[in-house]
Amino acid sequence: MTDNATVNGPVAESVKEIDFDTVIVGAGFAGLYMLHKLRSLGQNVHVYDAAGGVGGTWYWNRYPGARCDVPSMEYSYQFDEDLQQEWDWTERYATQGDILKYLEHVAERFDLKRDITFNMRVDGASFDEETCTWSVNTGDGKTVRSRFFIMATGCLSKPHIPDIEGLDSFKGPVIHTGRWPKEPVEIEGKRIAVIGTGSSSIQVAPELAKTAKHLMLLQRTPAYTVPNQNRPLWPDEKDAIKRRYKAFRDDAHKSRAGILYTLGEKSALEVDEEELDREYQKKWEIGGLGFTAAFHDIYDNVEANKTAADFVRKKIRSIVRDPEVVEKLIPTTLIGCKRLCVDAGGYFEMFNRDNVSLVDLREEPIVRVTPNGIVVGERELEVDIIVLGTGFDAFTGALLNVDLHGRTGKSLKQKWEDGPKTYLGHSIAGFPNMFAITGPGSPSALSNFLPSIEQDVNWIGACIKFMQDNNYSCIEASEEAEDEWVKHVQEVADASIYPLENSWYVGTNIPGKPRVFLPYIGYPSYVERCNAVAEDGYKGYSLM
Ligand code: N01
Repeated sequence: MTDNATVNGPVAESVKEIDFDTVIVGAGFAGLYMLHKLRSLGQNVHVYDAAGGVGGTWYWNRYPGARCDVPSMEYSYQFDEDLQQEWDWTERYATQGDILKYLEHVAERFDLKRDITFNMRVDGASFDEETCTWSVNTGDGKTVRSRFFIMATGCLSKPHIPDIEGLDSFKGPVIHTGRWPKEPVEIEGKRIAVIGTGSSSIQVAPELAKTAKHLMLLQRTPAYTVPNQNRPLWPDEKDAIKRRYKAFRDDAHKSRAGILYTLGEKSALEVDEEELDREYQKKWEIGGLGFTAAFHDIYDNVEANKTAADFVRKKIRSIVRDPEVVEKLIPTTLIGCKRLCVDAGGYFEMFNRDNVSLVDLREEPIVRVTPNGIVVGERELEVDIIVLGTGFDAFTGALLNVDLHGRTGKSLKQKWEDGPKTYLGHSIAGFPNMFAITGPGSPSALSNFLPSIEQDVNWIGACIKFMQDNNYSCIEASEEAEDEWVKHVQEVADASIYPLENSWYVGTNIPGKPRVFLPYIGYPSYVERCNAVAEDGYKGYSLM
């Protein structure tokens, strides 16, 4: 690494061709706030996004029924008091459409779009050690150069399309939930197959079933889902939160997930059957992800976890009428170790409809897709539309989708062959001046994404300001710091029961992906550790 550069000083002379101080990939929640933050430091910033507008995950996941599983008053920015005061959420859980409207408003309010190029993929980027800059290759064959390079590409943005023989031969539409078309899809009177039982399928299937001629849910692993108990927000409850919005947010920051819920003080193992039922029922009626907060040890102890799982299993039995179907729907895994699904109160109820059937892929695996449908076991299911609710190559997919080369020319793909390694979830040894917002090793998907994004953006912004103020041009995480962080992330995970199940948290949903626990558990301790690194003069980094 050369030592001839400073952000504001002589380096500007030596790098005449620099186009931007920073290039950001992605115009979702993370990219938009990062742009705003860096502008406030006087930087010339440009954002690229392959989508036709702002929104990131909320741009692409426009399937019917898409709704956030974090309450709207919390799933919103908090960096600007006026913004959070003026925006008016109407429902407890916001729809995809409402979230997109909110992000459009944010883009407008802070005049962000003038620095964003839409419909433009970033194909690759490489770091040049001589000039301490990034060369970024865009989909139009051009290369732009910047001092900093920030991947704000999201954690769940590369759709997983399963390798099913004949999928291309299907004569009707094959739609991944994460790429739902903007134009309306004709559902009425159609025979539809939905593959998967994750959060996406659980939301989309009941909506489609309302008008489809027939809906077949192709299930490989039965899922747990709890109702969100969504309702309009009452004006006085909104006002009460807005009057103390900062304190409300601060309270949320203290929880493991950065979301406001009341964590039970007792262990699920110290109470009798009656109290278990009473506490779970209370949480069930409140709705949402807080269900597993009924007792404090649901994610720490297998036996405690089983009590929550048993409660949901009882609920499924009480809702679904067909005894054969109900047995197939009963999950056998631990609850929540694969992200707990949250539905609009209609998933299990859907199986009581005459136009819905369940196909258990454990008994009848998918053999191939034909022009007319899907062969499972020994029969062909004739359908008009195939919906893939088959999830995402989470955490690493979007980062590895861009051909990134670091200081030594080594690619990120090579570096991460055995699993991702980061320092603090956002920095990578060998990739100076590059940050990945909510990357692997950060709380990201095991937290409310919003405060996690804001934490990373604020940290990165402060780091860049520190570099400006002290005439540094280059920052790089050391391999030792990175190794220690990776070890720490695994140790924290191993103290919980999360890694015991297969899911996208450990990468097992993608064939061939190394099994590594990907998120960091514990928003408050993440914030504390990141802030300590900054206060300690960016310990674990080399600055030049
Ligand atoms: O994906 P998933 P998702 N043949 O990976 C099945 C967030 N999100 O898009 O379990 C047959 O959870 C797979 O089966 P199995 C949220 O964090 C949030 O639903 O591997 N089936 C599984 O059932 C969520 O957790 C919201 O056996 C195949 C399903 O597809 C995350 O996104 C809404 C298969 C994939 O489930 C991902 O959720 C939506 C195959 N070849 C999403 N391959 C909210 O805010 C995969 N499957 C509410």
